[in-house]
Amino acid sequence: MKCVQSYRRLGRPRVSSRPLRGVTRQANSSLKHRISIDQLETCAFLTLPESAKQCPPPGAMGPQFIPADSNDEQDRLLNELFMPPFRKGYVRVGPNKVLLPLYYLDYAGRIEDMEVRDSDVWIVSHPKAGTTWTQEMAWVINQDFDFEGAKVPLPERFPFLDHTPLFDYTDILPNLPELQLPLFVSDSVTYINEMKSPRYIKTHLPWELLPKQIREGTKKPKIIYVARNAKDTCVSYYHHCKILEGYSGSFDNYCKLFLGGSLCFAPFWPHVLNFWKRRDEPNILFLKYEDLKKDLPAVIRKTAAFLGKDLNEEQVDLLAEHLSFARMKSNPAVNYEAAIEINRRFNLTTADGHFMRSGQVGNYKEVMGPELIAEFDRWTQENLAKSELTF
Ligand code: PPS
Repeated sequence: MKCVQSYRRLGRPRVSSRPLRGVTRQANSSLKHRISIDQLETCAFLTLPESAKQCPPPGAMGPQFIPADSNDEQDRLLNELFMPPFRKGYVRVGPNKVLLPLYYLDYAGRIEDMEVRDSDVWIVSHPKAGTTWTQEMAWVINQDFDFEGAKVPLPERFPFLDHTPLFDYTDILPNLPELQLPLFVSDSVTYINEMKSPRYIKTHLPWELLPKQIREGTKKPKIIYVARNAKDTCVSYYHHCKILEGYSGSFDNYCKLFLGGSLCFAPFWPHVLNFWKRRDEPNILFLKYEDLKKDLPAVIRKTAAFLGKDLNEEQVDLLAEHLSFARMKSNPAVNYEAAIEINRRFNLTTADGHFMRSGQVGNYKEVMGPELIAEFDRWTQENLAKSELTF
């Protein structure tokens, strides 16, 4: 049996050569299907989950578990600052060592093998690049301006494929019977598999972890990738992780994790560049947040052309108004206030803030000092030197 290390916090299984003590039955309920409690208390390592064994990403090294007692600073920061109740550990997956929650391994095989449809519309992005904005734009255009239908919450009509792997509620739910999770939260993969066409699918997974049918080109859904400059993405992701994902550290430490490729879906540049190099493929449209800010009507026209829809100027203006920051901030279907409220109500995260936060280009200047800006700029130049991509 293959044994791998796991990364856990106190009260949860962790790498140790000693028998594990103080590991409660409840704390390990999510592992029941993988390993028995008896094994846990006598075994130094956890077994690799079935899904990971069956389906390591193609061409990839497969998952690497982060040891709990690592001396690596990034691992230590993650362990100390980013282990909320719904996150049981992390893995690095594939040649780019993409950081993902341990729970992702329960879904990796199903995502790899999922049936993609040519009629799907996918929005792919690194977190905080303008995903929600792009989703709403693409949905309204492709649904022929069905503003009535757009009142349905976005996560329901445009679900997030990797939502469930990000939030492992298996230990939490038995103690919170009031917390009722809709299927797009409790099993986002099943929800999407059962959707009627045309399906709208959001994902933050990088190219190499998308379903096989997309990577191999046997299915050609329309894919819109949206990218945003690294500094604003980082600031936005920091606030997001505080209000929605339970990050408990400082902004400085968060930047270390961002630059070090140790936040979910990182590393940042391979994520962006793997789509940038495919930007001329007919089923891929590459957008930038900065361009949506600069000239939203132009991006609306470009997106409509990509989706095969003719728009008149009145429609373009109407949609630009619907997509304005002020309108989206006050639109309950897209502003995620309900999700933040649930987190607060059930004490899953405690920080204050809004998903629709600044909506600006250059907001990083308010929180980053000159040295940090210079470090981000150097890092950006190094990574973009061989591409024609600029921000
Ligand atoms: S997520 O959680 O990854 O899906 O987040 P994502 O939607 O990619 O990014 C959220 C940021 O996009 C901003 N946003 C907008 N900016 C301008 N105009 C509009 N209409 C708009 N809608 C969303 C949102 O405010 C987040 O950026 P920050 O910098 O945090 O404000």
